[in-house]
Amino acid sequence: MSITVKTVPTKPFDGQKPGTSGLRKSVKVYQQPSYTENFIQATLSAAVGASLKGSTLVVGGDGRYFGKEATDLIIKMCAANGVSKLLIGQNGIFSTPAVSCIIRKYKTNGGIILTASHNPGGPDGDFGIKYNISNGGPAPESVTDAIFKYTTTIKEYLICPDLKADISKLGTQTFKVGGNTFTVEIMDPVADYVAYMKEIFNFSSIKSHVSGPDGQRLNILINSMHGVMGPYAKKVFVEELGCPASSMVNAVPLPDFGGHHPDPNLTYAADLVNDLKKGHHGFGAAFDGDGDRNMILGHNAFFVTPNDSLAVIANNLECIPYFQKNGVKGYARSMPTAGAVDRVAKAKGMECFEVPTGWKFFGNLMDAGRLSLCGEESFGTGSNHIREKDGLWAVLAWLSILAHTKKSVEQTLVDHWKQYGRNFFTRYDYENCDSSPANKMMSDLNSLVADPSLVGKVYSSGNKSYKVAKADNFNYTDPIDKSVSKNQGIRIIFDDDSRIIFRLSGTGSSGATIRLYIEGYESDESKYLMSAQDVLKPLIDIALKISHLVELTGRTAPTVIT
Ligand code: VG1
Ligand code: CO
Repeated sequence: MSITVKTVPTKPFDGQKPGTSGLRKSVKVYQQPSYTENFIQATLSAAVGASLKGSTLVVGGDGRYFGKEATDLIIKMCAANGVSKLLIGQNGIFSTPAVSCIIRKYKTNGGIILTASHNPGGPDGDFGIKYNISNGGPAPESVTDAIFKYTTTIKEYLICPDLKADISKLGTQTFKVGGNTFTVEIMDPVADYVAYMKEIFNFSSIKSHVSGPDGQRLNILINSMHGVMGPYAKKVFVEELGCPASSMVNAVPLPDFGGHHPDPNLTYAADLVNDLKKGHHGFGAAFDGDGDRNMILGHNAFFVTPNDSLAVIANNLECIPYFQKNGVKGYARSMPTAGAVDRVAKAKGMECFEVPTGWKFFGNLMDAGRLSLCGEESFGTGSNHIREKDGLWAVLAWLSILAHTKKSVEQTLVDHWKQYGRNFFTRYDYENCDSSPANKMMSDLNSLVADPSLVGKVYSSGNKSYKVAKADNFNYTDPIDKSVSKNQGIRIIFDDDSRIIFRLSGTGSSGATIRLYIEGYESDESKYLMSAQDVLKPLIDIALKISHLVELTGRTAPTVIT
């Protein structure tokens, strides 16, 4: 019997504009009548667009609250819109990197990811819907703009209210819809992704390093923060690499992440930091809710900044089989990310790109064969093996390097700094500020950097002085498709390569989050082990003075310091 397609009249909502990484809103917003339906219809019509009829899409998310309801809605609406097949993770679960892997492996038209990444979950938390294109990467701005435009004029959506698929049951289910066959394939969320990791890395080398005899083995601790990564981590580290089950912490995915921010930084992953401080482990890592971010710690919680993590991996890619086979074609980082990787690129004679914040900006370079490894200061690292950042990949890359060099994490960093110098970095986040003072601060800064007389000006704090070499609001022209992205962040660059950067977050769900990024380069070996906060204090003071941040926002301290 054929299932009925229903056309439901609807009206546009305000503000369904995807941000840095999909449409991220509180669950309450998504639960408004027809809000989610509108956004799904806009995604199908505007993003999948002309290829919608007969298309195959991947659907999965990080298991957060509202994920199952949204998956069910997507199934019913895809059926009604003529999609031919959906590949869905069992119970609606796929990590973000796994979705990217599945889109590429099965050459689907795209995929829909249900996550708000590192934002808290639960009935009072956040939810998000993100569309990835056929290369496996986040939709570029041209596509997200088209989705937004569609939501402003939408008049109806299509749905099969009576279609019932069981997303808990592995295997294929078929339905007759309007004379066509609609197939839902429920997949093991872990299998294809883990198989791919085994192709990329030398598991037996890593295994002998992390599960060798007592006293010789590197003890690792993996904290999945009750996000989607628990099952992936167990499969890889316990089943494949022979680590004890006790090396897995918070490995059961929960719809509210146990009430925490599933954000792997020094503040929200304090559990991992405290565990590592006990000194029993030589390596620790945490992932965010959807598994694309990672934080790396060494013995006694020695912190590896994501900037340095990227540079160290860049410096050692040759010990990873994937790069032995495919070669290394260039590096990239997001603009606020410190320039440690640039130094490695220069030494190796490799291209190095600086793109705006957000993984979507790396995709074209990878597709064009000019980029192999990239990262962001926000705990994102990845390669051209897929088109998303990939937390577990980064951990396996680190373990490959440690297995190869037999060095500790700290020694690896110290040796790296001895070779290249150290790019000190810190990020201050002022979360949930009132929007209007935050916007005023940004527009004042915009006027400041637009004034050519800023160049040459000297700012001082304590006994340090810095002369402005360049200042602007970062504009980016994609080297491949020549698309232009304007005003991606205020940069004040000094003549010793230090930088002060301001931008507003594009992933927050309420108010404004100001991000202040500070970078200072040091080539004096005696200073390499100093704290970033101490080294960068004068620049932080100057940034606060220039921006009037405290006066405008009333915030005397950031909510998160990295
Ligand atoms: C933040 C990070 C950015 C990252 C984005 C998505 O964006 O700064 O580097 O790409 O989150 O990461 P924003 O606009 O809030 O600064 V995830 O793990 O949410 O997909
Ligand atoms: Co994420």
